[in-house]
Amino acid sequence: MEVQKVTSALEFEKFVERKMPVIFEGYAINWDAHKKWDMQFFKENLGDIKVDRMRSTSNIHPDFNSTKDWETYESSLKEYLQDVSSSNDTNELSYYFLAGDALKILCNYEYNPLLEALLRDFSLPGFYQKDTLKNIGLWISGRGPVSWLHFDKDHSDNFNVQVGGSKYFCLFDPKDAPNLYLKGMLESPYYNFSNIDIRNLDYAQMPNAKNVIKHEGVLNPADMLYIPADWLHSFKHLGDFNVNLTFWWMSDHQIYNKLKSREDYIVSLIKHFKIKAPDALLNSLEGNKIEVEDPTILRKLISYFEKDTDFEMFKQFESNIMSD
Ligand SMILES: O=C(O)CCC(=O)C(=O)O
Repeated sequence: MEVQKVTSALEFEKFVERKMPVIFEGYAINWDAHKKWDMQFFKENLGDIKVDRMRSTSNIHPDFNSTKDWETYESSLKEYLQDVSSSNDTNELSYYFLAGDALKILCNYEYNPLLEALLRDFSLPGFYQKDTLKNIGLWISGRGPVSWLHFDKDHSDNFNVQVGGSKYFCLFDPKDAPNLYLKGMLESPYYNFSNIDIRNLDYAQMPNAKNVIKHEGVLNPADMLYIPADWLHSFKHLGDFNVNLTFWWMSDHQIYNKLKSREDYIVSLIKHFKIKAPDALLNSLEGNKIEVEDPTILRKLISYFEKDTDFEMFKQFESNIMSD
């Protein structure tokens, strides 16, 4: 199903309110960034900064098919850009990748002084309160990389601006997550990733994936995509040189959503481990209501999720509820 396109802030906002993905065509057309951020610009202005880039055995990042670990290592941005241009010369696939999570203009509400000069060249998409903007990621890539299907762990709303080049994307509603073979919190620190290799979806192995709707489209230069919190996403980088700015917001209305995804997780956990839970608890969780007959159990479960999530904590969570 094609993601709809709009050309005005008013129309765009209606989708954001309903938490439905949408493309704002030509949103960044007047940005200086759109006009001047090419390969030469980055070489000249930021060539010496150090970046954590990835190399993988194929064009997908991270490459969960590979038996070897994908490799992240530091180099200068100039060296990375050099590799990007030479891999374009030789074949269509770029095995190098620099994720926007690894090159942040704003990182956890703090601006990166090394990248602050870039702020002159674009404006913040003003759809939420400024102080709820948590991260701004800068993605710079050649033709070919694909990001592995995942959702963003911090449940942020994502405004994805294609400054230059283009990207194909596909998105899935979090309601479809049970049919998308997520790795699972107890199995993997990469629990926000799916087991599906989107480049070659094997329905024989993953039959449930037939039941989901794929929302897809192409982001052209200056377009902005809205990815609502918790939607799964994967991109394929299409241009010879692609630059993208991703704005991750923790807007107020996220709070409900966060709670909701914790509830969904608790339900799946209870089912997965066949934990004896009162029907009332399950019913009310599935009905998205917070009040339950036995609130102590729910409170105990939810308290684990109030803390910042990390894998060790989930292991501990697992052993605690299993021994109860
Ligand atoms: O551009 C990509 O390949 C991935 C983008 C992404 O995961 C994000 O914006 O959260």
